[in-house]
Amino acid sequence: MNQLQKTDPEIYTIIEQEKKRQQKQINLIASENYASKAILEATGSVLTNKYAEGYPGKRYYAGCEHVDSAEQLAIERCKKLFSVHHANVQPHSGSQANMGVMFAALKPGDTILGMSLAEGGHLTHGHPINFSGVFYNNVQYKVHPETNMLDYDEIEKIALECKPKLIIAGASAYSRIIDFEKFAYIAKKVKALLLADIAHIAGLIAANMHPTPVGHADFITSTTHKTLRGPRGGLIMCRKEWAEKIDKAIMPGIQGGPFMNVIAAKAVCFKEALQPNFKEYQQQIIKNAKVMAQEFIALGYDIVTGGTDNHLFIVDLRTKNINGRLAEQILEKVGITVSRSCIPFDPQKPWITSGIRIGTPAITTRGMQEEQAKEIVRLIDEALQSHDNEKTLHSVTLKITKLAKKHPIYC
Ligand code: DSN
Repeated sequence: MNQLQKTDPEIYTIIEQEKKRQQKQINLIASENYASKAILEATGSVLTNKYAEGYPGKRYYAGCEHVDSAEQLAIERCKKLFSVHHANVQPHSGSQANMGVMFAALKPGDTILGMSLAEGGHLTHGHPINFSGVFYNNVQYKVHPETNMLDYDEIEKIALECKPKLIIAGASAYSRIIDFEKFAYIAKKVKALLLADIAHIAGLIAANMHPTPVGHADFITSTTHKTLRGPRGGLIMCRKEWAEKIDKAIMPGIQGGPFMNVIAAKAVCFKEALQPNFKEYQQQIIKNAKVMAQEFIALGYDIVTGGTDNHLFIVDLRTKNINGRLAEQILEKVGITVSRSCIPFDPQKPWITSGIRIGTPAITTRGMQEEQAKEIVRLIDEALQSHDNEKTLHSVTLKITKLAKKHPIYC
């Protein structure tokens, strides 16, 4: 019996149940992944005991020599991975990374221009009920109504009209290449600062599988737990001239003590991402996503933008007379987790939605390739088409369980 089991059998059981769920289900949630055992060990280490407000060599607490080394390693590896001048690895999350940039660069009431959540953006890019939309004057860009792709001419037009202080490039449900160079051109033209939020595509960028915003954006924010496959957390990278302001914005601006256990785990994550096989992993993520999108199209589904260049895509379910929420529920029943997703200009409410977002980072971590990716699409189709037929759903569940068993998470 381990200590947790003795101290708190309820939580122990919940964790064991969650382990089983993760092993048993096929995870297609585009923002999730499985961190390595090494990352889990660092996250669960004694570094959680340490207060270390401040930065390496300049702490407000004694006893920081070892956590200083951990944070310094995380910073150096992050800088090497993305070829940036400055990295702050303390943000607890992607939202706090974005808040840190805004706190450093803006005054309340300044105008920000970001992609609307409903069209694939993010809550922290200026949504009216998020801090970014409450403290700042938010203007939103969408996608082209016919192609559903970013429309840089339209973004430029909006920017010229609203004269934002900050433009945010980045998305959580957009399957195409983001042209950071074009964003930088627009930002320069209207004298705005540019923030590239690469939370979803950080792993692809680190492996040179998506153009980098480095050299184009003033600030780059990310999470570390999506395609980057690290611990749950955030980070900010920036140009030299912003380094001090960014560090001050995170601490004492919006955060106190950093999570040193998570920072050590971020260092492990960056080390893993610097290995040659990380590029192969990212390449396979994209191959799996492309083949899945093609298979959906072959089965008569509409894919927003007609395909994908990255790790995810959105299935528009309207031609199949099923909404996103129902599809999410049916798929969960057969052992597949997806997130329901708005399609651009969605006629349904965000709670219901007309689509599902499919992502391949997690199945690729399990070693699944094109063959398994295609099989999963066929099983999704079977489940959605016959969702009233318990026998079919049962047979799909068995096939999913078998597939998951063949590709264990931690072997
Ligand atoms: N919740 C994340 C996602 O699923 O994309 C974004 O923060």
